[in-house]
Amino acid sequence: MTKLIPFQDELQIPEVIDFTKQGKTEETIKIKNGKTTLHKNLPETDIWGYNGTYPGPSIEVEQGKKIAIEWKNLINNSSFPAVAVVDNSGTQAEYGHSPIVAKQDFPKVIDTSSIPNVAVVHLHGASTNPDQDGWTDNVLLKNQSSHNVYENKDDATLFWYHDHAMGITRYNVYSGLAGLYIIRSPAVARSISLS
Ligand SMILES: [Cu+2]
Repeated sequence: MTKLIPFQDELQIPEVIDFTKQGKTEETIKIKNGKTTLHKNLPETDIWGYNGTYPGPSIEVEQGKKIAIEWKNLINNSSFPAVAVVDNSGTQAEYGHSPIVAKQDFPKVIDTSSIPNVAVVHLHGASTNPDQDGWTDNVLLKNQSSHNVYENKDDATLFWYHDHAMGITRYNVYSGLAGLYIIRSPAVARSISLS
């Protein structure tokens, strides 16, 4: 196996969807298959991504300004891009303790062909209304979409959005369904420029 040397590639900056622009209140984001290169010495990798990219677009909003995103599931699950494994119980690192070493015959690779191509988007940490929160069982089947309104009531901060589908969140996120969500506040920008 080739040893990969870190920091060989230029930092990839995701596309920015800028809702702080005047008059911009809506956007459609497609959840779909894509390809990316994770290291210059690795071949292209299949991913699932928001607008087909990993990380997904960075979403910038203004504090207190309501916006809406139409999330559309267009994933074709001919193959699942993540390798799914199961470990023996008791091998997870416990908080504040050293990790326990896995038994030799683990981890086992799981057959991913039966995992469905369902998705739902959760804006992690944000104060959203319950029906806009991307609960795990509010999944979108292929070609379904969800119109989510975000009121951006939180203080200026950095959130991330990610897939949240019931029972398969870890596989969907490993496949690439994650991106950043930045709440900007004019008050914070002013205080930074004064310091
Ligand atoms: Cu989360």
